[in-house]
Amino acid sequence: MGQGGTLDGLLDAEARASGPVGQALAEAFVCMAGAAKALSVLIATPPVGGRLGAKAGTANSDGDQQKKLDIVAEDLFSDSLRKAGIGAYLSEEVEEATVFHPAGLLAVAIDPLDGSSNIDVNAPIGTIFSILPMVAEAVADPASAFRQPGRKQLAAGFFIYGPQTSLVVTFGKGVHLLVLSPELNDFVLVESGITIPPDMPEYAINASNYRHWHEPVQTYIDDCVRGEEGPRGRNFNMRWIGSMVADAYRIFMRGGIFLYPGDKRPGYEQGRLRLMYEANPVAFLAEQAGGAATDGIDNILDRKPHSPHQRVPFVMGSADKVERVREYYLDLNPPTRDAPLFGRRGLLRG
Ligand code: AHM
Ligand code: MG
Repeated sequence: MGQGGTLDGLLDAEARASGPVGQALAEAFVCMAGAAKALSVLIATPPVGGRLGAKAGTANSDGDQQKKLDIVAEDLFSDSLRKAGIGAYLSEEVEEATVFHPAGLLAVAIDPLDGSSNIDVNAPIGTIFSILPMVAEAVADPASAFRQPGRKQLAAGFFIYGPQTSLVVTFGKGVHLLVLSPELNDFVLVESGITIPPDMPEYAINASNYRHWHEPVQTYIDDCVRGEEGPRGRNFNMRWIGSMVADAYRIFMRGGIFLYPGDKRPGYEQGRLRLMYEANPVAFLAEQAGGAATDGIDNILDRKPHSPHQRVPFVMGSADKVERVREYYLDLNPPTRDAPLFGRRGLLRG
């Protein structure tokens, strides 16, 4: 279907025609789009009795303080997916995976409100989701539905609630961008076949963690910071929004690289991002957009998950930049930064 059509037209073309699983996918999207519309209205509405980012006084699966909006988002998306008839459900906001409908054909892992520390500051936040096929064992062991590698995803994407409410989505045949039209109250297809521009010298990382990083990451960022005078021979720009949806969206639109590596802080050995409902869906989108996503070395989508809320180091963006980070990780003896021609790095990676 062409530009200017609606989500429903995209679902006809990408999902409904491919039998019962495709029809279940379409139903899940119709219901999630309803939840996203309701959430975007709530986000845009002046809150009664305090700021939008008010704390709920509870903690989520990872021990993070929940905001009221986290809980509202959780309720909206879990209700919508239950209505859609999905088989199994896993959310950042709940401890355990659950079976909604034993005969359902899909398993959905979701971060209902990514970037919740940005609610207070009116910066973009989002909802990230990963859709897998249901597995028979899940009826007895719900978590088993989510122990499939990301490569098995049938569809994945994120809604972003920013100046526009948008949906970036893949069904495994390229990446589509839809924007919510307030006039039509519907998501309108703006672009299909999105590709990550390969040549953008821009990186995203929380640089306040510099002292905690391992040497390959420190050296990679040092080389970017040195700009024209360093081994890369060009100046780099830096952006860090603190909502992965927003940093990822920028990379899909104009290129660059995003890193949340594992570091030396206790509890951050595997970084901060969760595999099933943050890294896997964004990795699937990145690959479908001609980019790449790794844990620094290995492809995220090949990783066999073991527990619902496991974290994973995450490097995502244009394929050549992600490959370059891999080379830094594999280079066990990085040359000193002041070596002539910057050592091997200057010759091979300049
Ligand atoms: P959240 O799902 O609790 O919001 O946490 C995930 C977010 C990502 O969106 C973002 O990239 C990262 O946490 C920011 O972490 P930090 O505050 O360490 O920079
Ligand atoms: Mg999140």
